[in-house]
Amino acid sequence: MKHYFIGILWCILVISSSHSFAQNPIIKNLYTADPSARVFNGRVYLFPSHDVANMGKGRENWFCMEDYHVFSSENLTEWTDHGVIVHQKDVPWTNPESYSMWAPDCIYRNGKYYFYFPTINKNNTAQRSFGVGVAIADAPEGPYSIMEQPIKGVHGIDPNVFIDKDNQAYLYWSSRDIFVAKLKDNMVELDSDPITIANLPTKGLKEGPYFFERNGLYYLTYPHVENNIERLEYAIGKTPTGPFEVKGVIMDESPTGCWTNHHSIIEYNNQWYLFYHHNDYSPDFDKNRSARIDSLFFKEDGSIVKVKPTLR
Ligand code: FUB
Repeated sequence: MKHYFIGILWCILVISSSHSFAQNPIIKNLYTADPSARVFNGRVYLFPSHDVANMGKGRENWFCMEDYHVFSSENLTEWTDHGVIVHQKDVPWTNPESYSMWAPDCIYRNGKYYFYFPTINKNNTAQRSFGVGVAIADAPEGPYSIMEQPIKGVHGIDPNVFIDKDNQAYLYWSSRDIFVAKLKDNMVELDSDPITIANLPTKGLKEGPYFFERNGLYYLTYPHVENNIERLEYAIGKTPTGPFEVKGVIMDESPTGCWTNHHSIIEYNNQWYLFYHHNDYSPDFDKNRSARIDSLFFKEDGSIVKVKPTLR
């Protein structure tokens, strides 16, 4: 009888541990920031940026990022690293030593995967001016072919793409404020003039936009810094370009002092998830970050239940 109860207890422990995210941070072999997650072909693909120790490369005490890896998983616990998909040395319009391969995104359209990434545009004379490039592949793992030029008319960081139900694609990005423009069917050219998203908080930097639709509501979510550390916030509208109304906070500022946060939100196997980052493996230097996941829940009226980060 005693063995029977111990057996049952063991089963409960195994089952409950396989459904938790006590494994945060999720990627152990590299620093991974700005996690952009997408569901492709029944798997979750993760397109993060990749912090490396700066060791004399790039700007001192700053983000140091030279390439992108893609990861995938079926259970959000075991992740396969598919290796480097884009490296700064292969981007013709950036300095091969810019170390500024910041937050990317990837989307599927018409049989192709479009990977969007920001980096410094060496041809733009404004100091540290970022452009957004595109690399295209037939599979999420690549190989990706990098476009010769960045997208014309986009000056900023943190690209994010949303395709609406009518198949119109939109590109969002940040340059202190958040901007949006339509994309042409070819996904590499703008099809409208960029507009600044109105009605967001005017004070403080807003970056890292992530856009999605749920039950007819359009969610614009973004990290916002007012007091030195970023907080994930969101606004809701009825169209991809607004108008939006600020609704609240998805995740509070980190109490342990990682000043950036950057996220994405997906639905996978009937559960919503928030991907974000924290400096778990680098408590003394918050430019070496690691991707994390937590479950995300909505209330009846579509508002988001604030997420409390899962501790390790
Ligand atoms: O990772 C570099 C920059 O830090 C990103 O582009 C921002 O969103 C912030 O996370």
